[in-house]
Amino acid sequence: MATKLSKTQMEQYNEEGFTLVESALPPNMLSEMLRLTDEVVEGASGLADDDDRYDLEETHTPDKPRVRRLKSPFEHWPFFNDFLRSPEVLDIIEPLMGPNIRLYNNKMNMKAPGYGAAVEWHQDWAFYPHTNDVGCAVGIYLDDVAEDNGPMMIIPRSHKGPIIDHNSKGFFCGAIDPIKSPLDYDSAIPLMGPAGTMTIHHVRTIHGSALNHSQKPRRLLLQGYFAADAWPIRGFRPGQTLDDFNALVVRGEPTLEPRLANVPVRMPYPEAPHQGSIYENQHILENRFFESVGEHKDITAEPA
Ligand SMILES: O=C(O)CCC(=O)C(=O)O
Repeated sequence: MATKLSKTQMEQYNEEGFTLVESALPPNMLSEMLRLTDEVVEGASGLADDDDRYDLEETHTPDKPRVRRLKSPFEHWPFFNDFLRSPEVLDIIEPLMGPNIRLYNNKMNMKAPGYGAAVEWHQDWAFYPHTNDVGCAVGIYLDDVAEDNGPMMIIPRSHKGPIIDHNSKGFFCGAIDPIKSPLDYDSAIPLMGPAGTMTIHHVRTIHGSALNHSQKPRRLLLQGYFAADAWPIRGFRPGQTLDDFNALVVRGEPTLEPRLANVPVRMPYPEAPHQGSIYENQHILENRFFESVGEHKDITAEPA
């Protein structure tokens, strides 16, 4: 039987903008995810450059593969497609998203021991505003996550606030400048738990994560969902048809009638000259909040 959110978890999501579900996956699903992920990461050996599946660390070499992110794993490996459509996920988020749910995106962020990169503070909504904000990101930790291996951190109640400027040097960079936008970063809550823990955060919640200071990995599968009546204000992705868009409805029915809500929107423009993954876009941020690999005395770009 798939897990359901308790009243307390629902209230936490609605009031604080996040919640956590421990042991959200049956053990066999988690072990298959781990097995497949290891196999997929092995598949990056021999690669000289990023492709449509792998976002590689700057220190990656073909014989020492270092994967920073799996891009849209559901499009390449059927297990991930089945997983994001499974009752183990959808029964949990249906009370938050409603009966009609569309997938927006899917990725796996790898924070490798010793060099796993930080993700600067941001709101997912700043990347992809929709006609209403009934949207969330579901995360699954593949590893035990504690203070020292880069837990995702969220600023509670920020989903009820404004959309913060995510531009730097005149371009959208997908990150909040902590000097120009002095928010209450000290109030951030680290989302921690054993492997198999599910995190859920609202699409407007401000979140980020520090370097992996430990010798343990921190892999996080993320899948973004919206109510099916939330339509992306930027329109379809390049080459995406209505059929492709509707095929992303993972529960319930698609609709041609977007629901327009009174929500704050800031368009993610102008695009950075080298638009890429969040890691690449955040590079042009003028003032970083989190340390980067080269700055931390205990962390080297070349782990043992
Ligand atoms: O990996 C993390 O800690 C956060 C990632 C994230 O927010 C993103 O990729 O949009």
